Amino acid sequence: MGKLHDVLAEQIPAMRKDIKGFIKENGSTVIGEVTIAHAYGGMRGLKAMVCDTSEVPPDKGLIIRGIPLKELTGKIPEEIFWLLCTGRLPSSEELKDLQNELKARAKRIPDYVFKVIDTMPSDSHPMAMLDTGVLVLEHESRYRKRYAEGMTKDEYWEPTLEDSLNILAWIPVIAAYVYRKAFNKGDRIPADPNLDWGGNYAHMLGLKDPDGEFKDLMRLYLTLHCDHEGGNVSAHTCHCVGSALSDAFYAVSAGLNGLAGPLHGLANQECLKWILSTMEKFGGVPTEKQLETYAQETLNAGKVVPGYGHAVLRITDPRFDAFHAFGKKVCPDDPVYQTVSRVFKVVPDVLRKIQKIKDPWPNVDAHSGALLYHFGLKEFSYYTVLFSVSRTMGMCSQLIVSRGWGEAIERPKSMPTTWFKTQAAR
Ligand code: NMX
Ligand code: MLT
Repeated sequence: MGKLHDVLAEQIPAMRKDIKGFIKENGSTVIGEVTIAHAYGGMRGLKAMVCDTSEVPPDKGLIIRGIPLKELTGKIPEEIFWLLCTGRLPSSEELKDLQNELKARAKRIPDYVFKVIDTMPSDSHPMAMLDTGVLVLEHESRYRKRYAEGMTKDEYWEPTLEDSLNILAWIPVIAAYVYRKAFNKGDRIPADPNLDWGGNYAHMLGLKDPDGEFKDLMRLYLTLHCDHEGGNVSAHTCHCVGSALSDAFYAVSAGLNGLAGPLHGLANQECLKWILSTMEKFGGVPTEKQLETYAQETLNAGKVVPGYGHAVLRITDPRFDAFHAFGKKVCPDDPVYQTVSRVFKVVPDVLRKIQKIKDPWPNVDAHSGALLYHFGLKEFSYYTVLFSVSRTMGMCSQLIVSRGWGEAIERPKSMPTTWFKTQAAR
């Protein structure tokens, strides 16, 4: 399992001791209060989960292991995965070792996964194909086999790392296969041994990329979507399933099913649809006035403006800013890029007028699609698959860490509405 295993093997026993001691000494410290709004409102803002891989302060956005995202946009995804797992960036030797590990594993992807995807209806959603691919590979889980053999609790993180490395090595291969199959792009393209993880995913998708800019976009894309603390739907689902000691294949596949929802990862497909529909309606890049009217019509129809708002953030998402800067460099004259930029000027003011909306600013999904579209990746229903490949890094690193310190099975207490009403009447 290479150098990443060795670093974690050194870190994890100390982390476990530290956290167990901390809980023992401070377990009864009160850290907040729970209201009826929390119980009925998706537990928004309730600080009741632990996630050490990243945090999302509402006024700053994503911080990975103490490093703000804007300082990491020049890194490649493998460096980010190492950072998520260990708390520091890898040396060049450690990075090479992780890359070799992933490349060697990618070659060993079992053939049956392609056959299973082949049997699905050709108009299945690409997310359903991807999730099925990850789930069916559960057959390879090392964790499940070691659990059956009776491994000790302190060992749980090791086969979780092993399963995670396989999932990370295999998921771009499955994702590229899904793209080529679902959209009739021809045969599977073999990996290029000289490319990194993100570059190889771009290569296996098979889009024209004469200047390598699409590969750069994919490296950025995979870095930006890697993790977003523990409470978002996909991370939380993965964490909850993993806490039952289901292996990483079960847990990641479950998390990806959550990412497939339109209020979560699927918003990127909805968002580009919305942008293109404005352009179609107004015959090109709409004016600010036209966009204002269109946004208002969307709201009047009882729909959300996709790509705007966030459950945690109260600023423009730094991931949006990073994509915007990339677009400014590579395609400032692209009409879709220009429309996204103009929407950014108009929509926050429209949303600000609606009192119930807590965050009128764009999130990551408001931008990603425009850049994919520029490079010829025009099949919107595929966009959440790209998000998924990246988010697998966050879900896997969170699983490794929580298995490392021995987190308990998740089991909050639910109560019927009659009980809440009794509390309110006291
Ligand atoms: N357009 C219209 N209405 C909105 C929007 C929006 N962009 N954002 C929030 N609202 C509504 C929201 O539906 C809710 O209405 P109601 O009480 O009638 O159910 C009300 O405003 C209060 O919502 P908030 O407390 O501001 O946001 P919440 O935490 O509930 O939801 C999102 C967060 C992200 C689900 C919400 O802002 C949204 O639906 N945005 C559009 C979809 C989107 O872009 N999702 C992507 C999220 C990021 N990701 O990468 O996963
Ligand atoms: C994410 O990246 O998971 C989204 O921004 C949603 C969230 O954090 O709630």
